[in-house]
Amino acid sequence: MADSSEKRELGEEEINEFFPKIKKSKAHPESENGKGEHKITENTEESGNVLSKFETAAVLSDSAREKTVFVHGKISGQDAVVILEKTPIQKEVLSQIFSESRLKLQMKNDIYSTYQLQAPAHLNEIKTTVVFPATQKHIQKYQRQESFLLEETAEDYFSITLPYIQEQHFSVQWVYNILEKKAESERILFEDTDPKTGFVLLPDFKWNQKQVDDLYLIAISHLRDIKSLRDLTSEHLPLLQNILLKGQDLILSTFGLPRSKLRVYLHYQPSYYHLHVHFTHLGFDALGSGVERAHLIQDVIQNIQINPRFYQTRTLYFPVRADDGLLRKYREAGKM
Ligand code: M7G
Repeated sequence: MADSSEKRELGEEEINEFFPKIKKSKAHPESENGKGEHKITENTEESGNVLSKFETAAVLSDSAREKTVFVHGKISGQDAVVILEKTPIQKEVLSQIFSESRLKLQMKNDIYSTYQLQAPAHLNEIKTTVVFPATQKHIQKYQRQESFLLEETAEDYFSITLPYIQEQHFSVQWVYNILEKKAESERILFEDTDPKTGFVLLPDFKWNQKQVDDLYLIAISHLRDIKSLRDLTSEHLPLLQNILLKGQDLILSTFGLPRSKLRVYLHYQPSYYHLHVHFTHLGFDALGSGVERAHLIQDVIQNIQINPRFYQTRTLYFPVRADDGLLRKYREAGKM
């Protein structure tokens, strides 16, 4: 069931050229707030500049508020998407910023003055995500678009949504690579290997792991046959409860965040149809944490406890973008 617009997989040599393996990960000094060891890891290895060959085609979207830009372009003739994001200022480096930067005065008026502060390069990083080779679906995913809320009855799911996602979805190869320790193995924070209730917990690639304020982890189940919320029944309660409890415990002991500070949820629709659970800091307005897409795992558990077939029978609502093929299918079926 590969994405129909999927490009060929990269060979090992190309992967090594563009994404040299990152081996080392280094723990930061323990935090001093006494709430637990804040294990924030950082890769120390330099990677070759995969982006030196990047030719910009178009800005897909940008946000001055989020300080992000999503760019479509080509690397060696193949489509790529690059996401650049200015990261939050870490409190730990404030004194370095003040003492080691150059200040250029912009204006001064009475007690007010503004400056351009040029921080040393290592304090001025831009978090960069590269999707290469990118499919047409990736380019669509990051393009700014109008959204519409779809209403999906149980019948619609089986007659419209399911056939669509079976033929049109993102590859979950990256998920299997994590489960099989072929990628990101050094980033795994916790694993329960039970084939039915087990999972792997690791940082979401949206999180730069420099500060817990925007903590973002994902738990990926070892079970491979659960596509989304729609497949969950009472049979999966032990799995969901296990992910919730062990995920909360790990985050408390590692990052000092109690469960009262966590938003733990599943997306419907997800982008990747393999069961995974998002753990984000409650104070962080993570993209996709709105009520139209995020389902709190605690609610999911209770709904299934009340009705084991809750997610096979309920109408569910979710947003789709204007160019989403699923929206077209709903329109063709006269549902929009
Ligand atoms: P989703 O609900 O399927 O889709 O969540 P979304 O991307 O529209 O939210 C998948 C989650 O996995 C997202 O939070 C992604 O940021 C994260 N993610 C995606 N990829 C391709 C990777 C990856 O390669 N590594 C890691 N660690 N996280 C990823």
